[in-house]
Amino acid sequence: SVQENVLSGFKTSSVLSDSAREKNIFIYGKVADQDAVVILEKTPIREDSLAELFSGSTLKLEMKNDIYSTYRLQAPPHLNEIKTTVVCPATEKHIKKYQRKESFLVEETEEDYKNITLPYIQKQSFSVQWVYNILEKKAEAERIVYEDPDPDIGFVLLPDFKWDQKQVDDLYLIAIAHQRDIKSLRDLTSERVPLLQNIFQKGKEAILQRYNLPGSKLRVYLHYQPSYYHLHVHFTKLGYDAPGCGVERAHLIADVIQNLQSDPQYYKTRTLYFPLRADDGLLSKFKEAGRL
Ligand code: M7G
Repeated sequence: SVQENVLSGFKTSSVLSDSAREKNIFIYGKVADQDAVVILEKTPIREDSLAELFSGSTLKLEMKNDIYSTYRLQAPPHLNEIKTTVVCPATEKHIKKYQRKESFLVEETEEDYKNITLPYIQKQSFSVQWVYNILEKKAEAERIVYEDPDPDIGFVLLPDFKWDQKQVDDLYLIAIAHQRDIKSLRDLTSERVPLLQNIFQKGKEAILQRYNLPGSKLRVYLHYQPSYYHLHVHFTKLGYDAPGCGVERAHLIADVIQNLQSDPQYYKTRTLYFPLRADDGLLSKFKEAGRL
């Protein structure tokens, strides 16, 4: 649906990061008097739009030399859209999240989690209101791909907001557990194996049904540290390097299940490794504690 243009009053303060290769730009600025982050991203060219692109566009010649020529193609507006994400009002933490910064690998023991990480995330983490809105059908209800309503092992599967659903090449869905008391990997014990198996199994089935993509084409994983401390599982297409998905943060759900099966306390007791950005408050806490 067409919305009033919230961006017409947007005033750019700074560019947080941009990439010519990824064709995106992350901007910090103000809408009215509120801090906002705006993400602009050119969308992939779809094979099924080629016929229309070739017949319905105008071509402007830039140069011609022997067998070589380059053009600027002016596509019809609906084939030339920019995916736009707005976070408003944005917190300090959102602004940092999208800023390009150096990162450092942290080694978090069981004690570090209790003494450093847990107290920090209890005070400083992003609100999970958007997650509750999804679980309570107050937002994105029409986008739900699959739901298992069981309070213990149930979940909601829906497109991640990074995915515009126009092509399966960059498929990205998230499964959000109905259980509200699991913050992250660290809270998982063997008791949660049925929940994880259910998400893994039924999530794959739903994606096969809806997008005709089999489990052998999926990367299914959890992040540690996550940005949002409510248990959720990422489903992306194998071979698509989703932005923000470094190897250090990703834990394949199949491995997580096996690790819990062989040791019920695996994720409570293990030392876990993850990268933190130079300006992350949690990194300062690790430094203060002499753990870095
Ligand atoms: P994460 O591992 O906690 O953090 O994943 P990350 O963003 O650092 O990877 C949370 C996932 O939820 C990310 O893939 C986000 O793109 C996605 N996400 C975040 N928000 C605020 C929303 C939202 O409002 N709707 C949907 N559908 N997805 C979101």
